[in-house]
Amino acid sequence: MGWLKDQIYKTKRAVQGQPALYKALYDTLTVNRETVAGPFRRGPYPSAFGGMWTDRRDYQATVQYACLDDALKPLIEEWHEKGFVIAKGAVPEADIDALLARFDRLPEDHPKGLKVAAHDVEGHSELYDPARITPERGARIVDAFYHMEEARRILFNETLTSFIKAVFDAPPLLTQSLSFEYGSGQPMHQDTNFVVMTSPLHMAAVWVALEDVREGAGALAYLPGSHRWGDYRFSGRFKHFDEDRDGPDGLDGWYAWVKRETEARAVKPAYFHAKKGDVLFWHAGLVHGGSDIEDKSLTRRSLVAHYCPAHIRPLYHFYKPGQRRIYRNGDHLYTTAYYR
Ligand SMILES: O=C(O)CCC(=O)C(=O)O
Repeated sequence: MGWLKDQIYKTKRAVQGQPALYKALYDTLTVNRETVAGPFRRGPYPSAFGGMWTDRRDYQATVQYACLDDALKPLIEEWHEKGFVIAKGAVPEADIDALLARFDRLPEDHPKGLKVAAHDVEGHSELYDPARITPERGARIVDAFYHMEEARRILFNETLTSFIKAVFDAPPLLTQSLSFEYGSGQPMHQDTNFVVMTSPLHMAAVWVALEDVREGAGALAYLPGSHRWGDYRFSGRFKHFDEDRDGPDGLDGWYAWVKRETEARAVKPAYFHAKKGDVLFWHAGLVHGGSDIEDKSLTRRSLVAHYCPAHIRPLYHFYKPGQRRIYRNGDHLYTTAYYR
């Protein structure tokens, strides 16, 4: 398989300098029923990349809306309008304590090959080293759900999966989770910039508070309604960022776009001052990030995860063929770019 991987990366590098060719290949490789249908149903969506049924301006006239439980209707309305929904106390304390106990044991007893991402290893990961989990590095364990039943129990919790399933109108596929010990300090972004799916807006994320978020710990910040602002296109074409393709300053245009939109719409950031067990669901297009960590002695333990509908795929399934496997946990599905 090594030669195939080398060949794929060589081809990727060769086309990265040619955005038109990149786009043609990307469209061909990621073709699916959403991308084929997209251009024909662009009208009702704020994005030219289409989206989920909840993104349609006429979503209340759809079969999916008509079939919703009455209790879910106001939540879906909020999701459509604001791009996020908060479920207070959605995760039982005992499930959180079980995961925290597992995290607490990691320095002495961690799965072989457990990986961590951080600001200074952006785009890559490194092997877990407890001494390197610091607030300055924004260090986060990736895909804990692969190794830890305790993480799967939370991320496949009924409240979480039933809401995401309703939003997708399809079974969710869990991919990419991040476990934070401290605030992320991550600049504002849309997940579509970095978490790439074959249909970019078919994605939702959850933010689970593993403890109360204290003042100064760097709460999650977000711009309500920003998922409906339409598109910023990297290199004039793409919904996602690729540094090799878009250049090291490739995000500058995106920051300028967000600044313009925020000012023109007079949107103020909101902060998730969560209590342990609270969950915030966010839309792929919601602009969000970690607010400044004013007190670096404070932990801000949290678990973030991204899901796509089961008929969509993370893009890494195409350029990391060894990572295409889909695992089952009872009725639930997950996949990982990091382990096998
Ligand atoms: O938890 C945070 O501070 C931000 C997390 C985030 O932006 C993400 O995982 O996409």
